[in-house]
Amino acid sequence: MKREKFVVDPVTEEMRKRAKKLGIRTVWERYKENHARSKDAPFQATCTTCQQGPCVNVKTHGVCGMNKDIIVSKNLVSETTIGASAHVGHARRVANILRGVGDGSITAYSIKEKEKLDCVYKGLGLSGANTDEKKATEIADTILDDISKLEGTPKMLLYRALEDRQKLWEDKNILINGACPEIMEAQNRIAMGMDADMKNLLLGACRLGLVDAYCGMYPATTIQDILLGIPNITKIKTNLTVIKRDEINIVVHGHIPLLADAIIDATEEYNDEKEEKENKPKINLVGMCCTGMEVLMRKGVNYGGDILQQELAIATGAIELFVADIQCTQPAVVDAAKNFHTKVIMTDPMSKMEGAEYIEFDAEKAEEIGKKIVDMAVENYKNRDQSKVFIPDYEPHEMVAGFSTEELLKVLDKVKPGDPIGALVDQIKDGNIRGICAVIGCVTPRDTYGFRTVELIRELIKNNILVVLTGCVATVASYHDLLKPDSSYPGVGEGLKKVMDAVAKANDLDAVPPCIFMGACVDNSRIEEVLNAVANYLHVRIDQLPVAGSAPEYIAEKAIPIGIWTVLLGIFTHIGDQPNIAASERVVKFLTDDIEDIFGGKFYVEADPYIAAEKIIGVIEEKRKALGI
Ligand code: BF8
Repeated sequence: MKREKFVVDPVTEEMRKRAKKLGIRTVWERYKENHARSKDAPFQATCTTCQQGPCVNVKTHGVCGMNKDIIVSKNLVSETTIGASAHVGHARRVANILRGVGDGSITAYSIKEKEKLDCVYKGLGLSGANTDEKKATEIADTILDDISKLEGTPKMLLYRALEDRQKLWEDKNILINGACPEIMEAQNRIAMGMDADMKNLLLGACRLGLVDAYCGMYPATTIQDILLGIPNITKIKTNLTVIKRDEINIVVHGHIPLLADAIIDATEEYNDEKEEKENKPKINLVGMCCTGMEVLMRKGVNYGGDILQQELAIATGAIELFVADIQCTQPAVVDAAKNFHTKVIMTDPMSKMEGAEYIEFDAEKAEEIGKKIVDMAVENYKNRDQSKVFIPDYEPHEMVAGFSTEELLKVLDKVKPGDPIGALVDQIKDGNIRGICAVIGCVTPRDTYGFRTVELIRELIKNNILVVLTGCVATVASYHDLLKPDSSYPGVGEGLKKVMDAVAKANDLDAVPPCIFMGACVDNSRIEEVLNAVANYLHVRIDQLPVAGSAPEYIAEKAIPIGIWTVLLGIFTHIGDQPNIAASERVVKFLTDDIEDIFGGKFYVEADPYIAAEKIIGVIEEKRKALGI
């Protein structure tokens, strides 16, 4: 019943109708087509490893004699490897840029956060450098060494993970070496005739969760903060309606905000010049996916939409350039762009796209490339056919963002000066906040747009659970005003409402939003920072805290190592869809049950947001009871 009453974002609905009319096939149409043809495909045990097969929909054993539990486990290791590689690839790219800033070969970026630089330098166990540049170089080298070294635990893991966790991971023999050998050995163990032990394979996948977090997400967030600034509270607008009919629109998309930063600078320069030449239209930057989240957090750029809305942005007919760096770009954008003057620009050598133009991002020439992109957009605006432009007539939504760990602590410090973590812990102990749930990850075409995420969040905040968000889930949350500061706090439980009132008052704000948006997917590292601080404050382990994680609509491979990492932290982790493991009851049981005895956390799979919310609330209440609060 509640599902039927769910109001889907009308802007997305209108744009889907419009795309259909124009013959632009969107992700939802392709989902229906493909899923209808292979309804059970995601749940089969299929092995394509060797030429004796392929062994499709294996009932008991493949040609080589491998049972389906092993096939499913191997496939999971493979997907996890891809996810972890994506985040490590991101970290490697930004570490190389930090290195260039340190040695002076890159001048388009500089060290924006000296305090964080010092703190990370010390935290990584480094000493002796007497200039910021030398510190930057040594931090970059350490992170690159964490990625490449054959032996030895990554320094970022030693710095960031709590000691008791490190000890546990060591005891269970999953403490990692550098990311590259880990990824290589993960591929090695799934080669034909190699690992045929389900538990051993799944613990192998666990190693990749640590690779993802400490050689991928943490370094990415840390370096981006140092080079681009630590986010502060900011208010922006969201949804496709931030695209402007009378302006030149450039979409910045992907995950690494460094190219986008150069485009922002070039845009500002162009718009300043424009003030003097009235007849020139302004440039409007529109963020999408995680690059969009990075630039909204740090630069207040309005946010156009998530992974599912890419073709819809182009279908407005008002996008001059769609510029993407890495990850989560649906190749379908090229087909959508053919209907208009829109140019799709890819910028990374590992992420080219047939039908798109290619301008390689080179950080040493960032300024020049930023200007070139702006010039291209201005030039392409001349080709726009205004009669083909359609932007639904709705106001964009308001979103408060910018909650880095540092900013969150500043906000809490105003509530309890000198003891910001205490300010949060007091509310948890008093029961105004029953617990914390991190709702993270993507949005899916497998269900009504935004339904699972929005309804899950609504249930949680109604029950006084503090919700923190990263990733595309925040998009749909914002379309339902869950990131809007509204002093009447509709739908928020009494206890949480009291806390929000107090936080707003202490910070001289009219209101704070019901959920806390902490950034892009790599910024999940910020969430662990906060949880570690709370665990330390209470002198308990992180797995004892009344917290949970949820990725109600995950779709990307990257979400798999992230989910594994949260389980390794000891956190109850809800996901909305079964990954490709349902063909093996033993694998499902291991990940949703047995693993809890090893690490304290486990997966829980449930598509229905109401059932999932009830379960999460139950787990949080159990943890409270066990802690005696
Ligand atoms: O890393 S939430 S669809 S944009 S994978 Fe991709 Fe998922 Fe969006 Fe960013 Ni994260």
